[in-house]
Amino acid sequence: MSMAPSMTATSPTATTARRVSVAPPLVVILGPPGSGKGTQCERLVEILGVAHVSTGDALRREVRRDTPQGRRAGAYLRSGALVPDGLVLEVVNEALQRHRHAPGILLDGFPRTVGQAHRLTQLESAVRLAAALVVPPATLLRRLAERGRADDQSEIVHRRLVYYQRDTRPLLEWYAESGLLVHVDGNRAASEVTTVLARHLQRVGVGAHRATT
Ligand code: B4P
Repeated sequence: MSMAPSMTATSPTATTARRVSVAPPLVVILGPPGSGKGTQCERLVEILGVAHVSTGDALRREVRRDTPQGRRAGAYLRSGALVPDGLVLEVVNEALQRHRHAPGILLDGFPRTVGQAHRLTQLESAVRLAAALVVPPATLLRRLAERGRADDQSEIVHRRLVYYQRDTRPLLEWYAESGLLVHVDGNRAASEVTTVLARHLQRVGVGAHRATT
């Protein structure tokens, strides 16, 4: 991943403050499996003209194409475990390069660990907002059962939720400390969730100003 090795990762705010960047601002969409991260990002792309980088989608694409990255990621995806950071960072870096002229980039499913968040602070682009979708467990389980993707079987979902609690939830505190975190009720109609998210993005100056519904 192309990063400035001399930069010390402290907090997202500290990094943001000392950097004047022309790279697209980043918005991190957080939430447990099935909370609607991918659904909301697709809607926000339509409304605000921002780019969408989903590490889950990108990894699944590599698996389908049977690329070297896909062969390394496949077993992790099938078991519901997190893919090793190095591999995820390769995927993210390629995607960020592709979208370097976008008015903003939504990061869906990345970072998923505090370690990944530290790496993110070393990129040229800065995080302007971290939005956490809040959805009760029963709703998550129902949505994933209805979706029925290969990694949505109940035993694998259980494991993904455990990993979320252990590895990803601490990120909420990390972004809260930096003043970047907002919680958004994700247990509503998708269009209502989008309206709230779009307002938050516009408040921090991310995306083109189009209609919000
Ligand atoms: P992801 O692809 O990120 O999958 P997800 O968290 O399950 O989905 P999401 O929250 O986006 O839910 P969605 O909108 O689809 O991760 C899959 C795997 O990739 C991980 O387990 C891991 O192995 C790997 N991975 C990814 N990133 C990684 C990283 N950074 N580090 C390491 N490993 C990584 O919504 C789910 C369902 O709910 C859909 O059917 C949707 O239609 C429905 N829905 C959504 N919003 C709704 C609403 N408001 N009302 C009703 N239904 C709704």
